This record gives sequence, C-alpha cells and structure tokens, in this order.
Amino acid sequence: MPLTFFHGHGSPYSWRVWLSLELLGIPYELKVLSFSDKDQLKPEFLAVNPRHQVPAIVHDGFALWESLAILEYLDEIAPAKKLFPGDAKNRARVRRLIHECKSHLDDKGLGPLFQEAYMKPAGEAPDEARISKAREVVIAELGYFAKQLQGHFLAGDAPTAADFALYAEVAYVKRMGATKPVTGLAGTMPKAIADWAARVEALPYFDKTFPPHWRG
Ligand SMILES: N[C@@H](CCC(=O)N[C@@H](CS)C(=O)NCC(=O)O)C(=O)O
Repeated sequence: MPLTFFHGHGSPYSWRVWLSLELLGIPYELKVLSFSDKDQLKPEFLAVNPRHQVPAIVHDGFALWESLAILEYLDEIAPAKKLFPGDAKNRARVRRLIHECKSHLDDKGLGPLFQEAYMKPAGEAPDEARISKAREVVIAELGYFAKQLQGHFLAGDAPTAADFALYAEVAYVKRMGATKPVTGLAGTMPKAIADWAARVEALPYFDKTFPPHWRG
C-alpha cells in the first residue's frame, strides 16, 4: 500500500522527511496541509496525528509522526539506499548531528530569531538583547557544523538524514538573512556551509520540495 506523507510548506521538520523520501526512492502520496486554514486541527488530520503536527505519514495503515521517528522508519523500509548509512558508529554520528541541529542551532539560535522576526505582535519592539544572543549562537553553530563536514556532505560524499535536518535549518538562516533585517543574519553564512547548501540544492529532487511561498 502506498505511503501518505502529510507536509506543511516551510516546516523544517517536514522538509527533512520530504527530502528523505526522495533520496530513498520511496513512492508516496503528498498531502499538503495549510497552516493558515488550520488544516492540522481538522478532524481528518487529528485522526492521523492527535498532536496536530507535520510531518506525519501513514504506511500500510500505520500512522507515525515525529520527524526523527519517521526518518528511522523510512530508513528501515527502504529497499536500497540509506539515510543512516554505515556502521553503528557512523549511524550514531548522523543521529547525534540531527539532535545537535535541534538542541543548539534551532532551540537556542533560530527558534528565538524566528519568534522575534515572525511572531511578535504588531507594534511590539524587537528584543535586541535576545536577538543578539541568538544570532551569536547561529554564527557559532554554523562554524561548528562547517567543521563537521566529511567530504561533500556531513557524513561522506552522499547526503544523509543529518544533511537534510541541517539543510532545513540553514534554509531559514538564508531566508531570514534575506527578508528579515531585524535578525542581522545576512552575511553570516560560512563559505563551507554555503557551498554545502548549494550541493543539497543541486540534488535532482530538491526543487520540488522548496516552499512555494518562498519563491520570487
Ligand atoms: N518534534 C516534531 C515537531 C513538529 C512541528 O513542530 N511541526 C509544526 C510545524 S514546524 C506543526 O505542525 N505545527 C502545527 C501545530 O502545532 O498545530 C517533529 O520533529 O516532527
């Protein structure tokens, strides 16, 4: 039975799953939820994921949410390619990098910047001290991940789940840098990360996963 993938454009957690489905070559039916229409709160989606979050998948009647759990499941059902390749140590390192994206780059850096740039009630002044601290975290983390590159990607010359997790965060650094001057992120990307991001963007399936509302 085909796999159904519930996605929301702009969700970094969902983006990592979409890129992974493509890399693994798993056939899927895409269902895009609209956050502005609150599709995630509608009964038909709550029946899939009671936590009303994307990503979620349904495979052979089995519903699964939480992006990391989904990535590991997809890796196990994939016939040939691997998202978590290599021996136990290599696979553990890929998982570690994914956790580091969330615990450091996202929670302490991009998360607060996102809150300041997109979620502030109109008329409320930006919290400059919070922005400055979060921007320093992003800069330090991008430097850290630049040193984690091993060849063309984070774990060798082929992309893994870690590359897709990091890419979805780095895409926000690029987007906020270009469209939200308050974040001060423009010009903060290390060359090694910019070059790595260009390699992800050159993957043959990348373009269709790009959030349509980010174009132009
Ligand atoms: N820990 C979850 C986070 C998923 C998540 O936060 N999804 C957000 C979009 S980025 C969402 O669907 N929010 C809608 C809601 O909470 O109603 C994962 O890794 O999958």
